[in-house]
Amino acid sequence: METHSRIYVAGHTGLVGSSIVRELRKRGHSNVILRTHPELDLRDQSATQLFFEGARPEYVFLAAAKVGGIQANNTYRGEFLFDNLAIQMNVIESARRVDVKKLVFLGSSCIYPKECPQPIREDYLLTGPLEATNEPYAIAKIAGLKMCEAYRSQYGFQAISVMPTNLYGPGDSFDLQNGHVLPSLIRKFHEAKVNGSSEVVIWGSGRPRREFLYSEDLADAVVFLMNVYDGDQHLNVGTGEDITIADLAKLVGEVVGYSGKTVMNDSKPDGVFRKQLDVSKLKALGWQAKTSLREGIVQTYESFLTSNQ
Ligand code: GFB
Repeated sequence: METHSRIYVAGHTGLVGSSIVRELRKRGHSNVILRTHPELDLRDQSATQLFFEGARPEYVFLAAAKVGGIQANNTYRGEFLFDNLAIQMNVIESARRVDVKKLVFLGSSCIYPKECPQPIREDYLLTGPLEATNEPYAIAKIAGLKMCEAYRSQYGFQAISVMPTNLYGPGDSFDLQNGHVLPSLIRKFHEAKVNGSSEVVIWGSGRPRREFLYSEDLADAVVFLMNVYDGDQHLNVGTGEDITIADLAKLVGEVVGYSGKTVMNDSKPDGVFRKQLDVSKLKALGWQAKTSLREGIVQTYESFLTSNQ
């Protein structure tokens, strides 16, 4: 990408898209094209095609998606499947039609089988059944990845796919019901501290392990890959390290400054037991995450405090 290239970031108001826009601006890109959801509904095929014909982007970051934590994925199963399939189908096809030079598709580590060897290598895709709580989202993301592969092979369209681990960072959704675990814990511990509650309730058994990548690190990786990578194979993006939910809760409690106790609510699902990514392919290309989990949580808590005022 040149600094004057026309670059469309789909989903720029979300956690991932907003980080990508900041990263592009930091690197001097001055021609970033953005549309909010009310301005352009990417589930609408003709509206999406019209937008691409008018804006003629040269590069596309496809970060628009319907996302949420374990409960949202499990509750809004139809929407997670439909919205994500429609967004991907419309954006990738419109991009191809107007000869976009390159597109990066953002997926998720939940595409991999529920029980696969750890750490998870890219070639474990489609080798076993998926985790039930987020199967519709995973199926949509697998379809997006396969669409990129098929368009590369049939049309020579330069589309690459990156599969990030669990993400968190400034501007995340701190919703207690529909959010991901890390931002939800930030809100729970903060509210318990402020209200003087004696305990915080954590969902599940606390034993599952998750790998967390700071969203600003992800944006750095994604822009890096747009510039250097053009392979058929999708790439994992993560830190290569994971932590139990119980230890994560301890860390978030420390950062927030909460001194009460935590209790587990076993009636809530655990989800997949472990999904640590093998990031050796990404490392071999020369990229590594920079932000420690503690530092990332400190920054995210600050953003929560600012947005909560
Ligand atoms: O981030 P999360 O909701 O989704 O994390 P997944 C769920 C894990 O954290 C489960 C535990 O083991 C939960 O039982 N947990 C504990 C909590 N307390 C809480 C809480 O207060 N809120 C939440 N949300 N969880 C997501 C997929 O799966 O992974 C997405 O649903 C996406 O589609 C993402 O793929 C990467 O890690 O299970």
